[in-house]
Amino acid sequence: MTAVVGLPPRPAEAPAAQELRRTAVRTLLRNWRGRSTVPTASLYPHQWSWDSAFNALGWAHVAPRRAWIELSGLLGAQWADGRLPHIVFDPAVAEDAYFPGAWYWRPMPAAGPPPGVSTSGIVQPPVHAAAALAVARRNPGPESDAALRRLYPRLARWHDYLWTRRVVSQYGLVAIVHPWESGLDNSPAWDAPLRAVPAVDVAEVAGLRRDLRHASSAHRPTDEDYARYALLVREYRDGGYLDRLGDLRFCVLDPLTNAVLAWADGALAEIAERVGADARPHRDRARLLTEGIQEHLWSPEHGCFAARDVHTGVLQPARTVGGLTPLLLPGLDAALRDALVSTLTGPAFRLGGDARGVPSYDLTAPDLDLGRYWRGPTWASTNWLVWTGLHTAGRLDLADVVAADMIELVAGAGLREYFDPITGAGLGGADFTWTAALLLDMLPGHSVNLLSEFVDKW
Ligand code: 2M8
Repeated sequence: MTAVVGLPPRPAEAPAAQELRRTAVRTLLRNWRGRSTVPTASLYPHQWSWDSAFNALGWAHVAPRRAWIELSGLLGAQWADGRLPHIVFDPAVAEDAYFPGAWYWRPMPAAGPPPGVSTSGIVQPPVHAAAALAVARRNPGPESDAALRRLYPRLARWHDYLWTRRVVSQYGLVAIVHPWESGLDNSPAWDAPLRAVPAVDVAEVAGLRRDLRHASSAHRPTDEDYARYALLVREYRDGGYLDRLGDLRFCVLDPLTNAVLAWADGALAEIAERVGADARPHRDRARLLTEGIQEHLWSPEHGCFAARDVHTGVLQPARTVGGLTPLLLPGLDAALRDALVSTLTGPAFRLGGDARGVPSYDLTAPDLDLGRYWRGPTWASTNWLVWTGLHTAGRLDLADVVAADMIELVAGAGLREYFDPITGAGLGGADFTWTAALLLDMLPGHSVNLLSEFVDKW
């Protein structure tokens, strides 16, 4: 073997960063359930779709095999129609531990999940192909090659589902049919489209809620909105989960979902090349979506992208972090990219100013609520997407600010589900998996494998 000479020794990591890394690894280990990682034990005791993609990015740093198990398990719950469900229920967890539990989503159609697998019937942002590619890039070798070969057909069918069942041809963009599909569930971007959904059975649904046992009602959605969420589930379910978009009460073009799909189509093209499949259709789709997003979701007045209600045609007047995520797109028009960066560093999001991380909602909005779920707080998931987008946009200076802010928030408040961007207070669930996983990805410097310290827990 040839000795490698001349490389300087790696600088020792600061003890504070080492400690954060250890805490993050401990949280991943604690929340691992054998085939997937729960977002947080009490509030979300099952497997969530886009969480799993983010969790895999964390596992990629410490135990890549678990990253592949996590993604394979999720894709193993894929429906016959290609959709990737937003929750895969753990049969070992009590039916009433989470609302809406598996029972609420039944009956499942024939084109539903594989036999014996219990899932929800809606989807979440398609981060998965991009996550799979990132795991493989971080861990090159035969195990990753084999995993990509195994997962590619399922990832391609997942994208096909969105491109066929959810596409609104007039815009060439894909629609979400429930606020939960956006991942930014309670965002002010959904207020107007959600107002068209009647709040029925409010007391009954309030009685079924389990989230308020684990998080403060001041930090969670209202009972009225929960009643609307539940009605949307029942109607979609009772219609056999057929995507008759014109008949569904909630049908919205979300900038985050479309930007993530375009970005993930780019990743799928690279995966296709690696496994010897045709990359062209994925590249074409990424380009078409980028064009559609620019043409139909740009709001010059807000300096960012915005959601469009398919039923009314109205572009929603809310400036949210979702509207910044098209920074992920390599083909984004330079003028729009510059405008997004100005919005990000301007009064609405104040990156590099007095806000920590990128808040989920416009800090100048009259209905800003710094403590409430997706209506103001800073989240690791969306910060990671903006951080990645800033790398694509060549703004490493600002990407570093996002990472430093997330590290500071976690150092001050722990691995919480979300954070008050001004006070830094930790909110929602504790020991949150994607916060831990994405922190591991954003911590600068080296990817130190700390598992030897935790070997007894394996
Ligand atoms: C939150 O959503 C679930 C419903 O899917 C809930 O509130 O019960 C959201 O933050 C979502 O983005 C996330 O995937 C999920 C689990 O972390 O929690």
